[in-house]
Amino acid sequence: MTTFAKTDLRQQLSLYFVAGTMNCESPEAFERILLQAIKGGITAFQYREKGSNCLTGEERFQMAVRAKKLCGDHNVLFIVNDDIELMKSVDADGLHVGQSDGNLKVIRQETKGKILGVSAHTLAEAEDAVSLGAEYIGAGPIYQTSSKPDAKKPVGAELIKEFRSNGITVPLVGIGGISLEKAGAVIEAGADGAAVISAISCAKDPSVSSSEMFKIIMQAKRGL
Ligand code: TZP
Ligand code: MG
Repeated sequence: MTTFAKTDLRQQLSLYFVAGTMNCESPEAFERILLQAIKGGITAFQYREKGSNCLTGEERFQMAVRAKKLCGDHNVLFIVNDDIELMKSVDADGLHVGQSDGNLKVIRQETKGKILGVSAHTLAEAEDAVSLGAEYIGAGPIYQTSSKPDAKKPVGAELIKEFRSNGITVPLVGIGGISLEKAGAVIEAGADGAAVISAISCAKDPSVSSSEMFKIIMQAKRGL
């Protein structure tokens, strides 16, 4: 496994692409887009294969193996969404879970030695996640999203400010409706990075979109 120093996590989460094959026209398009995103400069990738038309079983495993290889070859952090067994079987760098994905204490036990990220929609959720060992928080949805049918109400970049002013110091990414235009505001609010699906998966040129977003994020980080 690629080992990522924990001190690098803030940097490594700067531009976090989240996707599964169902976010793209086909499994082939997914692999092509992931490679373009990597070439454009994403720093982390979350394999989030879920919902209707998603791959299952052996196909899902094989896709995860290939996605991990693409990421590993380019020093991109490789995180698996929800599925501990898949994380273990492909030896991913970590796992990302939401609030309803099981008992966080148990999940933390089962992800020892791996990076654990948790989604939080409120300060209380973020505090609980950190106290149970989450190494980074995905805060959101920040803006309106059409990529997650069951997404909660958008909370705005204010949520990130609220987390930061209330002692949430762990690495943090904003997620939900983050476009090129909005990425800077998310960093200025106190996030270490932006997590996006459609800004890259639906882009005319995912490579250009990734490299532009990376530049905006790094600029905003330098300005802080
Ligand atoms: N969790 C909160 S919002 C969201 C997830 C997975 C979807 C983000 O997708 P997009 O297209 O960047 O709004
Ligand atoms: Mg989940």
